[in-house]
Amino acid sequence: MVHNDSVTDAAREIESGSAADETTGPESSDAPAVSAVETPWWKSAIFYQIYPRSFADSSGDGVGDLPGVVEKLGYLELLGVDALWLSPVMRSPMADHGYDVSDPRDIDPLFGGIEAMDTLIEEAHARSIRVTMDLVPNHTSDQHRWFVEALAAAPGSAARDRYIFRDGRGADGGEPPNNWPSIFGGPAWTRITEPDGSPGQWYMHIFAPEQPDLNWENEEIFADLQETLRFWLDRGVDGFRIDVAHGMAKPEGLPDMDDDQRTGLLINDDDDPRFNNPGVHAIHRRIRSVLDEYPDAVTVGEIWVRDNARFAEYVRPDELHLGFNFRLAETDFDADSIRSAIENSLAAVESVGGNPTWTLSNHDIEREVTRYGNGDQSRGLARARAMILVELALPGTVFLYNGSELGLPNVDLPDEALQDPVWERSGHTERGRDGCRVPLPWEGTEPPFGFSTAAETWLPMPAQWSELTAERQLEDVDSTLSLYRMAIELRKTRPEFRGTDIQWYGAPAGCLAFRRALGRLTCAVNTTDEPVGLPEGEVLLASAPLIDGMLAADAAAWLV
Ligand code: TEU
Repeated sequence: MVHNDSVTDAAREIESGSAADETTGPESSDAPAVSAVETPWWKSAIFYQIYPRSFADSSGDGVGDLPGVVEKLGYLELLGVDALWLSPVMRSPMADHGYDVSDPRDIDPLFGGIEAMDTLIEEAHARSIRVTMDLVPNHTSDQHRWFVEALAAAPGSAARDRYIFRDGRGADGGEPPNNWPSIFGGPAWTRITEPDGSPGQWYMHIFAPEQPDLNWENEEIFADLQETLRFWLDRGVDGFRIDVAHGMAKPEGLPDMDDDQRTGLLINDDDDPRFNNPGVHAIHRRIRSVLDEYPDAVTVGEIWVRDNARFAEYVRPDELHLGFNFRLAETDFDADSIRSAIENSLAAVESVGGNPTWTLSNHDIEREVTRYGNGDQSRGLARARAMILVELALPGTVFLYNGSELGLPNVDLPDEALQDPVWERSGHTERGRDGCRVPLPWEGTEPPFGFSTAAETWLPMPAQWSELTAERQLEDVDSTLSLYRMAIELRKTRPEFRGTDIQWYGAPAGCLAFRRALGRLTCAVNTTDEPVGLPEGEVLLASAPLIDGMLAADAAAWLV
């Protein structure tokens, strides 16, 4: 399907590079007949990910908490986000900062306990902000009651069967049951000492040893997850981000990994036997059947699967509502790469009628300012500002990571400050993800910038962040925070953002332009080093001042 009518007129400059070409998605899906009432809220929502340790600390212990989030709801309302995704706040010994859950139906006292969660849900809802939580179904904490029971029980017992215990290989069982590495470094197996003191079985942990993998073939596991889902949904939670949603199911017989399937730490490819096994889809269907009892609730899965056909399986109508597509977050600031990431992300859900999702960063990924900067922070910031206009111009669900609206860069932390388990597990070869998890600067001129009343915060905050506080940026119309606020407001209120299809404009090398087919918003991006001419139209918003009416290098603009 090609609708390039009037595109030539509208895009004199940007059009000059190559012919305008195809559109994506079926034309009929843009029919304005679908009323807002029938469209689920999450289809075009802007989610804001809060990393609770790093957002706002109200208790003064140097670690963020839920009452801190409540205090900042006014800020989030001003920013204009529709929903929050809270990284895990359930009870946890914090070996992986909450991704090791010891009680999924309670809130950790560090974050303020369950009353704080109830207050947050109530206060957020009063401001029309929805609240979603992170669920961690692939593994538990090693302090979970079940794992403590499993260690005390005998091999082959019902308690051991909730996890993945196996005898070791080799004459004395001293070798791990297979050759899988942990995502965080070292083997994916740890040997236990049996209750009688003898060297015992091994248990699987795809992540840290403090995160034993659950055996999803055991019926008790889903029964318990179902209870957890209802527990939070009944308390008013609006949905869940599902951690490692491409995990859970394990392959029959736990075969060894081929050498060519070995990747670096913190990544996996599609054929990695640790992930993306077909049995996972039955689990998602069961989760969905519970969610369907709560018609407004949503699930979004963390799916590190690159093949579009295999990705699509996760967002079939009876599985997850949404799946994170990480292509945009993995793409350099380069016009062709950005276009192909967008096309691929749209194609990934098209075959099953799924909704596209967009994300530039999260708590596992280097911040975009640093990623795009290649050592030049101000250039990285210019590009990050351009990319937020790209992201917010696209049809679908957007996920923002806390601090991106302040243009925060990654922080080079000193060795002694590092806390990500990856640092220890990799034998100090991988610095891990702490650099994108540094607490947010709110106000004032020196650390901790109103984040906390404690002098020491859980990760140290750089003194240079005095330039980047929310307080400073709120007053400055040219700040990144102001750009975010304006862009979000326009996306939510202007009719030009209607519709689900996009059309590409031809554009000169190094440039990119697309239009929302129905609403006709145009987004133009310049990834070259020189200013370029803009398509005709009124500029609604630009990530950098125009230069003699032209789009600056490393910039994007919206036109109507
Ligand atoms: O991440 C799952 C995961 O596979 C990550 O290792 C991912 O591949 C990598 O970070 C990409 O750079 C989730 C959480 O997002 C992460 O924070 C947790 O540590 C992990 O699960 C274990 O629960």
